[in-house]
Amino acid sequence: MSDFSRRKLITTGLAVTAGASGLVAASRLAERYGLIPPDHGTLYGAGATLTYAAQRLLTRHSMAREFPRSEISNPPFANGEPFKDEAFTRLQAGGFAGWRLTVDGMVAHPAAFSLDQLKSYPSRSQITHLACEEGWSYIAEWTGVPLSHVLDVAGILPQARYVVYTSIEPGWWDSVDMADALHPQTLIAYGMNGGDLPVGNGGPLRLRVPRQLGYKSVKYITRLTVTDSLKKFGKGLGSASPEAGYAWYAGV
Ligand SMILES: Nc1nc2c(c(=O)[nH]1)N[C@H]1C(S)=C(S)[C@@H](COP(=O)(O)O)O[C@H]1N2
Ligand SMILES: [Mo]
Repeated sequence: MSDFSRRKLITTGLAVTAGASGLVAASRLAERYGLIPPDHGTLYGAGATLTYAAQRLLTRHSMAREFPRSEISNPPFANGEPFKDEAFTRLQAGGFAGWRLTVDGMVAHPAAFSLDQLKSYPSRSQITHLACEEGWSYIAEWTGVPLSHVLDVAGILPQARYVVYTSIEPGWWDSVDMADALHPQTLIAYGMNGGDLPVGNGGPLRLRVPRQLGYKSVKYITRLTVTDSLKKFGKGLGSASPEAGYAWYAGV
């Protein structure tokens, strides 16, 4: 059977079972095909599973909308006061020369990348929309190295299923599955609107995940961990967001 007709069959199956014999049967089908989000046990339950499963089957390769330059918001929105502590202030005073992005977990070559190293890799710029779950949004041009490139350099092992990313800001960490991690628009962003990424918007380094809500674009990232399971991270729900009542998968 072709990949497409197989997908169609699974999706139809999900929809039919959801209607006919309830969400539990749909969830069982989803589990068989690896379509269960890590926070399926929370209050979203089977509903979140269906959303995630349908998205993964139908929009795995779709692109976030890109805008013309004339649509860039001016000034770009900065969400409250930028994070600052002693360590961050010291790094900032040194022009972030000491900033490192550690890559570990299920990779052949664990590494710690400086900003200069990341900037030496092929870059991508894209004008996309960042939408906060609270209702505001803005459009900006983001520049960075595709996460997929850095994962290639590190050499992900075949068992890899998720990439966990962690901020220097306490409490901020999240994860994406490999479909989003390897997606061409998922960037390790160091630039915005032609300049360095402002600290207010997560500079010097942030993950930019334009196919999901703003909270998945974690600012000030210092670590990527490749893993086959999210059970051992935090409360095992895939990120800090579901612990606070937000869905792990926040596709837009
Ligand atoms: N480290 C860190 N990352 C974060 C946040 C934060 O407070 N700290 N806020 C998130 C939320 S809820 C949104 S909507 C976006 C806001 O991005 P902006 O500051 O560029 O507007 O960043 C996300 N990433
Ligand atoms: Mo947000």
